[in-house]
Amino acid sequence: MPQPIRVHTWPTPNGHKVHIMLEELGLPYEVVPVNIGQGEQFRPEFLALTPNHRIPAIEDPDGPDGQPFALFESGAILIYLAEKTGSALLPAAGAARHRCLQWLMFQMGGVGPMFGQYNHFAAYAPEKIPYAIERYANEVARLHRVMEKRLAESAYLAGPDYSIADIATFPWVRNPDRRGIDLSDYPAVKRWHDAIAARPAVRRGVEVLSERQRRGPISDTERENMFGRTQFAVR
Ligand SMILES: N[C@@H](CCC(=O)N[C@@H](CS)C(=O)NCC(=O)O)C(=O)O
Repeated sequence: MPQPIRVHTWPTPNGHKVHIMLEELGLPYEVVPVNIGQGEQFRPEFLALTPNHRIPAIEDPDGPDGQPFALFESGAILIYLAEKTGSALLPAAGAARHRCLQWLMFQMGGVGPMFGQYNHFAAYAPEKIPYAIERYANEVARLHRVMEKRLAESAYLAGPDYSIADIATFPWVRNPDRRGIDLSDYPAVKRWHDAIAARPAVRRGVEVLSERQRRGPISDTERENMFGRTQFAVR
C-alpha cells in the first residue's frame, strides 16, 4: 500500500482540481486543511512548501527517486500525479499530449485568473467598480465562448477523452450563477459540465472539506488575510 500523499488544501476550485485528480487515480491521500480566510497560508510550515502561500500544495513521501517531494501550483500537481501513475489522463506523447497541456495552460493562464478577478470585483471588493466588474464579466463570457466552440467539436477539451485539462477547468465552470453565467447559453459546455459532474470521483472530490466552505458575506478577518495588509506583508 503506497503511503498517502499529503494535500494542503481548502475547498476552492484550485483545491478541488487536486481532490478530483486523487479520487480519479484512486491514490491514498491525507487532507491537511489550510484555512485561507483565517491566515493559515502564512504559517511557517506552509510557507516552507510554497513561498507563494497559495493552496494547493502536496507532499509525496514517495516522490521521484523514492525521495520525499513537495510541489505547488495546481497545474504542475496534475501533471506530476498523472506522470507518477502513468495515467492516460495526460497522454504519454505526441500531439495528444501537447493538446492536453495547451488546454491545461488555457485554464491556468486564462480561466482561473480571469474568473478569480471577476469573483473579486463582483463579490469581495469593498467598492463596486463598474469598469472592473464589466471587464472581468466580459472575459468570463468570452472564455465561455472559447470553450463552447471547442466543446461543440470535441467531447472533452483536449480531444475525445477526459483529461487533466478537464479536471483543471471543471471546478471553475461549476456554480456558474456565481459568475453571472447561465449554462443554457452554452449548450456544449453544459453537456461537458454535466458529464463530468456525474463522475463518481468528481462527486467525491468536490465534497472534500465542503463542510468548511465559506458561506455568507466575507468577514473583516477574511478580507484582511486575503486582500489586506497580511496578504501583502513583506515575507
Ligand atoms: N495558480 C495557483 C493559484 C492558487 C490560488 O489562487 N489559491 C487560492 C485559493 S483558490 C489561495 O490559496 N489563496 C490564498 C490567499 O489568497 O492568500 C494554482 O493554480 O495553484
